[in-house]
Amino acid sequence: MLKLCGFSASNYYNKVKLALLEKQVTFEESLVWTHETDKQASPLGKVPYLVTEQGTLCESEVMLQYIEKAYPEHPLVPSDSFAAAKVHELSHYMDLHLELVARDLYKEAFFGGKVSERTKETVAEQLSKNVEGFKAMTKFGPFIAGDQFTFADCTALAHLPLVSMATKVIYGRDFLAALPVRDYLSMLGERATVQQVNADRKANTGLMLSNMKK
Ligand SMILES: N[C@@H](CCC(=O)N[C@@H](CS)C(=O)NCC(=O)O)C(=O)O
Repeated sequence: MLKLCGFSASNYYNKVKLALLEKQVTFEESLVWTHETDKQASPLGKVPYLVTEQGTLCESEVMLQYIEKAYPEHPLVPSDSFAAAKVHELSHYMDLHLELVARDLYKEAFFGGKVSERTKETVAEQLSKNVEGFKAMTKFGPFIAGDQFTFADCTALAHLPLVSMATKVIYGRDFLAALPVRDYLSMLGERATVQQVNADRKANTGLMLSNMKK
């Protein structure tokens, strides 16, 4: 059975967990904090990583591709190769050009730390440009890549709320405000799978924050 290692407060963990739930793949979750990771499975000590019968995988985007191939039932990408690549393009773009950029703000936005003014300026500049690109790529029709729920929705559910929250806290303005993200996230919130991910995320975030205070 697949084992997803990491913790439910992690957006990258939730991206993969939601895909597994949507695909109705049987899997178990193993609670692993970043200081407890298996370095052979995840050389940089990041979560999530996935333990399969053949070995381990790190990098959430790779896990999504593996899961889709290994468990073709309940597809989360279109059968057409180009359309499938467009879904991965959008998912990868959110990882690299939205989440990874906004991540530099999390220390101050969520964890009581401080981020330099220089970093704030650089992130604001980069993120504004990247959000413009994102607007041109998204469909919200009603799902992020079109009329079907895809992997890109798993990524969007995991990352977009963080980008909105972090920019609101740091700049007093949600950088995604011009997009219909709120309505989209409440539409996704009607899915039982999303409700499960969100409930687990809230519970685990509480645990993570109390561990950090110790
Ligand atoms: N590119 C990685 C990113 C994973 C990632 O950054 N995970 C965070 C938790 S949300 C982490 O493990 N951070 C700890 C660290 O970077 O040391 C992926 O897609 O899986």
